[in-house]
Amino acid sequence: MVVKPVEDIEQFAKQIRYYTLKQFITMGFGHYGGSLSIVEALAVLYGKYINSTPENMNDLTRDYFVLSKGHAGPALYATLYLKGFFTADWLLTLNGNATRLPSHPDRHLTPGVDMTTGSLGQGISAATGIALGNKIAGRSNVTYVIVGDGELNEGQVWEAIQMASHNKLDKLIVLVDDNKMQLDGPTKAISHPHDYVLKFESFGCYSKRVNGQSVVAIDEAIQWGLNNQDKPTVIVLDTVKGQGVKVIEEMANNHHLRPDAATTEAITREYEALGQAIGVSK
Ligand SMILES: Cc1ncc(C[n+]2csc(CCOP(=O)(O)OP(=O)(O)O)c2C)c(N)n1
Ligand SMILES: [Mg+2]
Repeated sequence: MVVKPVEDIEQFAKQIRYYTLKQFITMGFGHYGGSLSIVEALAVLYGKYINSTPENMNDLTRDYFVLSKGHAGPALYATLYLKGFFTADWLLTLNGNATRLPSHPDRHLTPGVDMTTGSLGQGISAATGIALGNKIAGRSNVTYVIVGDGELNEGQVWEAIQMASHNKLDKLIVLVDDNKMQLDGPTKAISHPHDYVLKFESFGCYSKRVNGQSVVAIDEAIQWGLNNQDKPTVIVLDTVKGQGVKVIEEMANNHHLRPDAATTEAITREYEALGQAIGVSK
């Protein structure tokens, strides 16, 4: 773990948001909403906790990360670029022919990606398997996974959680991106989830709900999770779909956007302001 001042993590979040937008603006469309809502979580995870680097990917004792909600791949790519896994020009190829950055992560294509995801529910199962394998091998590295609130509709998620709890996987930390929306509407309206924390606790996990827009709150929750013993930890992040980009936050449905010229201009204004805040021009 690298101890970093909170201002550094907040700045890292701005950089991740900027390079996430850069990919979408270049491509002209994409999963804006669910990519933006995990930016603060990625900033804390990769800014402070996950110790994987381009040099140690073959080291079995390093930490692992699975983006179970794989449609948010561009936010992960922005993060991996900033961690030095590949060069900036790759970001301009998102989802294009022969790209190394497909819209959903592929571990055979992109350095730094630990698991191929996109089929909702499968990533958390794979993460549970990784954590179990590490436990059996006597390693103490941590497996982190991000799942979406809509993704929790998949029964497979609950099989994975039950298996993780049965095996006392205390080195598994699950973050739920509770942005309250899924592809075709509010999660509550589609299949009411009731209380996530109570559900995860009843499945034998430690669980708490925190402000997913605050890097301080996310940091404290992860720290708490790392100190927990004998049970997996599930942190429910209270987020906003489209987080950090006002014009997108305010849309009724921002799951997948192909913005028209006026909206692209509005998004670009916020993108350029972020660029100024991180000292990058274009
Ligand atoms: C098994 C499966 N079913 C359907 C889809 C299509 N799909 C992609 S994203 C999405 C909505 C997911 O909602 P949520 O997990 O809340 O994602 P977020 O709000 O973070 O974008 C759906 C249904 C998929 N990728 N996998
Ligand atoms: Mg959602």
